[in-house]
Amino acid sequence: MTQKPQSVQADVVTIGESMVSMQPMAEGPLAYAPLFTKSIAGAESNVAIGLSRLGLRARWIGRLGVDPFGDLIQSTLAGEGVDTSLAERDPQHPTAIYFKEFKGYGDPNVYYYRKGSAASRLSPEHVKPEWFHGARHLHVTGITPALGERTADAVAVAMKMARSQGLTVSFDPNLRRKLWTEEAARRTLLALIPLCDLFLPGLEEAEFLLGELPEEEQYGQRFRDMGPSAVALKLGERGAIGFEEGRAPLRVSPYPVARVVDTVGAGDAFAAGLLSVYLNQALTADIRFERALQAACAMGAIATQYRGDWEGLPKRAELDRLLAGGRDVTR
Ligand code: KDG
Repeated sequence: MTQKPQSVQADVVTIGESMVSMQPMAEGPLAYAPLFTKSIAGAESNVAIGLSRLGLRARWIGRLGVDPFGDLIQSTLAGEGVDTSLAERDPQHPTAIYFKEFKGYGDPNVYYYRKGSAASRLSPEHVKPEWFHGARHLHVTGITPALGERTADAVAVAMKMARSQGLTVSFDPNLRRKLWTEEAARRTLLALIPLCDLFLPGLEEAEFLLGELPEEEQYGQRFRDMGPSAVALKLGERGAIGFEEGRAPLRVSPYPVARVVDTVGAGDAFAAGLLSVYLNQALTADIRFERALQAACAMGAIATQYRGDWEGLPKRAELDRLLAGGRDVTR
């Protein structure tokens, strides 16, 4: 009998679907794109890679097919230092694929081929206590609940189980309108907010969930009233606002962006930057959230300036240098 390797200790566990991503090498209509680069993608594994590059121990849990694309995902994540030893392989259902289309302006279009994928079959029975053993924090997103009939229940069970084992939980709603109806998305995402400690919506997602409120600051209070002790509201090119118990809302300026190339993955980079500082117990509570938001904004800004969902994410030393206002020595 082959024994599964013991999973390593983890600062952060993420659970979600990772796919193979196909990016056309040139801008223009996808239908006529002759050449593609192949990589991997997935909001939660993007966060895991970001954290690993920033020096944290990340564990990714997901379901992949028993196929070459599943192998590619698992080996790419392992190559990035992410623990994948608890990922499951499903012989009956395939690994998903997604295609990007760069139009030359605005956000790229994405086309998913993920219905019936191994990850879409995730169900509450798959969630195991050992996923959280030796870990401090769980990060989940609103993409997984949209994937299959039982995936929302599985995410809720995972959030509760993680908390019962003493982990804190962050939740990024990551609204993907192509995956479900607005009504199902709103109902399901709202129901998951009370199960997290740190909620990470973008402004558009906040408006989608609560309706338009007169002041941006009001979103933070409303979400905090649902349960999370902290909320980070992403404002894109205007930075972010942090809301924490007992403190005034904290506005953080954006990190400068020279040229936006590809916005996909920016929210995941933000989450990785935020968690990398927020989970640092050596920092005192009075500076921790502000520093975390600054790192988050810098990571999000960096992510918009290269093609690919995670490939250009910086390592710890590079991020520290950028945050200190230093330049890279490139030659
Ligand atoms: O946040 C980036 C993700 O959206 C991307 O990597 C692919 O997970 C993905 C999705 O479902 O869109």
